[in-house]
Amino acid sequence: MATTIVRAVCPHDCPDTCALHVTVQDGIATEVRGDPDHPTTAGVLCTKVARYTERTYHKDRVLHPLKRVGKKGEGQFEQISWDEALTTIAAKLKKIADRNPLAILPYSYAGTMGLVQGDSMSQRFFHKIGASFLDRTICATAGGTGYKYTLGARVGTDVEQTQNAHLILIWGGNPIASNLHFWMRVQEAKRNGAKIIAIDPYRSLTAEKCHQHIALLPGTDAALALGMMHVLIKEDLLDHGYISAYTTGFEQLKQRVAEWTPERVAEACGISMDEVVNLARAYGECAQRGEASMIRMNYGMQRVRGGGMAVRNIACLPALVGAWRHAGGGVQLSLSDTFPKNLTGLQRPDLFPQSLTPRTINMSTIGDDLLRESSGSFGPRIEAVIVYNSNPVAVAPESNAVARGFAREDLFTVVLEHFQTDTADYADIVLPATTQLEHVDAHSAYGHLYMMANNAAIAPMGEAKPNTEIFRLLAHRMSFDDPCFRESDDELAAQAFKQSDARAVHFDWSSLKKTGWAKLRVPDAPFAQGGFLTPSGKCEFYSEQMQRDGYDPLPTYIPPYESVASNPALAGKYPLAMISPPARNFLNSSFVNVQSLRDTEGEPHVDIHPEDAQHRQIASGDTVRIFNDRGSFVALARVTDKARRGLVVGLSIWWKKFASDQKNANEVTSQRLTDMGGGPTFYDVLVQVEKG
Ligand SMILES: Nc1nc2c(c(=O)[nH]1)N[C@H]1C(S)=C(S)[C@@H](COP(=O)(O)OP(=O)(O)OC[C@H]3O[C@@H](n4cnc5c(=O)[nH]c(N)nc54)[C@H](O)[C@@H]3O)O[C@H]1N2
Ligand SMILES: Nc1nc2c(c(=O)[nH]1)N[C@H]1C(S)=C(S)[C@@H](COP(=O)(O)OP(=O)(O)OC[C@H]3O[C@@H](n4cnc5c(=O)[nH]c(N)nc54)[C@H](O)[C@@H]3O)O[C@H]1N2
Ligand code: SF4
Ligand SMILES: [Mo]
Repeated sequence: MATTIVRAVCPHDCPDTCALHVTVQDGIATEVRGDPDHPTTAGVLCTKVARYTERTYHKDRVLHPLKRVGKKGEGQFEQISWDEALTTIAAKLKKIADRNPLAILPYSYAGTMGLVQGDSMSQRFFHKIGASFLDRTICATAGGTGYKYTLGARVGTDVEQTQNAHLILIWGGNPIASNLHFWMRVQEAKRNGAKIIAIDPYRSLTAEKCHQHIALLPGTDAALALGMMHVLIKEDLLDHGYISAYTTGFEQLKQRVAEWTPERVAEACGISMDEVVNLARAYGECAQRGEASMIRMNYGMQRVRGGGMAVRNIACLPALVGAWRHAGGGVQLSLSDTFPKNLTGLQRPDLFPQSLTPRTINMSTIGDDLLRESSGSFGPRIEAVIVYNSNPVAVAPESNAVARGFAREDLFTVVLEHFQTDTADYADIVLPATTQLEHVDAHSAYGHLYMMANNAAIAPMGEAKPNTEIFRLLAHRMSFDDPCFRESDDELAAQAFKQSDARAVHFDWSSLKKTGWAKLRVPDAPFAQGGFLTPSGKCEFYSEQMQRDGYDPLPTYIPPYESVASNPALAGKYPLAMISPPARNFLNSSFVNVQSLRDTEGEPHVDIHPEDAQHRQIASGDTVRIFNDRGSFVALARVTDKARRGLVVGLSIWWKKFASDQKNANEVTSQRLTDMGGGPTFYDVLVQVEKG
């Protein structure tokens, strides 16, 4: 029996981007393990990807092109040939493009994070057509924008330094579920004596294991950060040397935060004054002792109206106390801008026709936008959507609108998928895509600093093809003759990083394929001597750019659209805040159809506080209806004080078709956008819950 170990990479939207070893016996992948030598993976995988072969060889894989024979949404399809599929798609797209190419929309996100299978050939294809641009906002743009205003780029504390921190704030993240390899380092820090504090409205798996848990109301993090700054300044727990050398606007900040007394902050956040003051003291005193403190912000806190500002405020904290001076000190939200990615080379925006004025559609408002008629301000009605690496009918907000949009009889929809997802049910044509074990890719990461190579471990299953190959074939059918449409996946991967950049001078695709990974050349403490990537080169407490863009140039608090304090009239009808963060055994909506993982999660459920449950005569195990003006879904109640009073938590993202009512938490979420970055407000939702 021929057994080989193939070096691969976990493709999922997870900060950890693990290095994998795939065991292949006679052409079959039998096991996927974590690379023991890769410093952050350290031989460990999460429950989901440890079962990657179960997903790849799943009996429900889409292995042939399909065309719809039933109504949109019903999921009735029959097999067709690749030739018929490509001919139909090319003819339809040509016809639309002849009238107005902007009526064509690609819809993709992070089903794979690969630089090749994510967006390379596909982007070239849509640029060449002159299709609408998609603003890929659904996850992280609010926080990313707030972070960049303050620090200049998504650069931060190296996860490999975590164990050197003496205080770690886990802020709006649940790393046991969503950032496991950071959590492993937190355990090491804990063994070295570090104190770990979780800031999260919900007692998540992670919050439960921290020394302290501050359960603030959703969407109030910006106020907590203002309160911390107030105390740090008032009690002079500051690094004056760092502030004067490497920051701007300290005097204005001082004036601003004077208003944010612990009393006012405690009231806004729904926590005690002591919690505010003691958190600030723990943070400031750690720095005064000359020890590293690390803030691991994650994306939980930015899925609300003021999400951009919340991240901006928190990003100000390390500079005030000089935490950046230490390796393991500072803040990490995402490290993605540390990578010198060659997106222009991969995606070729220059192919876009010069005669056209581009139009951009925000992926977080896909429901409304699919339903919109042509108009001067909107442009042409969307006539065709090509979905790949995403499952919008399950994951996009205000699902009822999204499903109505995809149900339009006059919309031509193509879905490239592994499985017959909720979205694929609405397709006119479904095309079978390969999984990570079947194709080549190059990866960056957003939670570590390694360039990574994924080799194909097995041949494509059935008639599946890589995304790149599908767009290559479509380009050929559309008579796009630019040589860039003939580049192979290896040729694309070889362009993934800019070797002209000092961080990646050692990048060489053929070597990377053999070694699997190579670390970027960057210092251990990114801003020990300043060097922020803002216009001033400093950490900007005061941001002129924000003022120019119409924002408050100083940290402030923007309350949620929907909360008891900010919208009492709405709260009269819908008094409970709802959040729907990731379930541990799913990855967004991926893996929901893997039986063993779904069995571990059980049925869709919501956690509700005992007092809120009692008022409604709800007991654990009851079926409840969660609803607001946008819609409703049913779930099983779990009565638990893990959810603070006034909060319900529905771990997500379920496929609608696995729920008894064919709905999920996105029935009640809204399409309103964040203060910055055009992000979705998944956790800015008021609902009522009733037995039922
Ligand atoms: N197992 C698993 N891992 C995943 C994913 C998955 O679906 N499953 N998804 C991946 C993706 S795409 C992403 S973006 C990340 C997301 O993972 P994280 O960045 O960790 O963010 P969320 O899961 O959105 O929320 C994490 C925590 O934030 C809390 N939270 C909600 N609202 C607020 C708030 O207003 N303030 C504060 N302080 N906390 C709040 C939630 O209760 C939750 O415990 O994880 C990635 N990893
Ligand atoms: N209520 C609620 N909604 C949320 C969130 C939440 O916390 N609560 N989180 C939001 C966040 S943070 C995110 S990032 C989004 C995630 O939304 P998406 O990026 O849409 O993520 P998935 O739901 O995992 O869907 C990815 C799809 O891509 C497919 N896929 C994977 N690899 C490939 C490939 O190589 N080729 C092709 N063609 N397809 C592939 C998978 O089979 C899967 O169906 O959801 C958002 N929606
Ligand atoms: S999902 Fe995250 S933790 Fe799991 S294998 Fe992939 S990168 Fe690693
Ligand atoms: Mo995400």
